[in-house]
Amino acid sequence: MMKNLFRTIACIFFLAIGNAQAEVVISDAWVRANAPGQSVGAAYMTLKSPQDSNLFHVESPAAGSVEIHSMSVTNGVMKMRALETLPLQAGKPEKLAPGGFHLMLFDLKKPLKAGEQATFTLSFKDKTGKITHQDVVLPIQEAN
Ligand SMILES: [Cu+2]
Repeated sequence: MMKNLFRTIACIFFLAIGNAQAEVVISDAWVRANAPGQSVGAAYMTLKSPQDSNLFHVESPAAGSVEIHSMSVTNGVMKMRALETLPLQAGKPEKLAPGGFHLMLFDLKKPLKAGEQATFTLSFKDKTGKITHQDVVLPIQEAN
């Protein structure tokens, strides 16, 4: 009897943890290598969340601050804008890529060199307000 109860509790606990680990799938992630003299950087990736969510904060030990940016071209003028949050629809890949959404790195701690790596912590908030953090290690590479 007691044993069964423990099993049930263990199972519920396991499921609860399993649920919390319904992570955002991060693919095609990379950091653009700096050109000499560049003081800012950019990182790109595709985010696919299993549920509706928002990317609302990004940190990296490689940079003093990281902002979520959108990019658009209006009448031939390129404009970047900092976003409070990047909404993610359940199951729909959101692409951060050159010419569009990107992560902008300010106050770099050292130059972003091709062949090295940079770690990022992404913070997501779902509809219920629950916050999860995910660490990713991105390769630094030249734009191709
Ligand atoms: Cu930007």
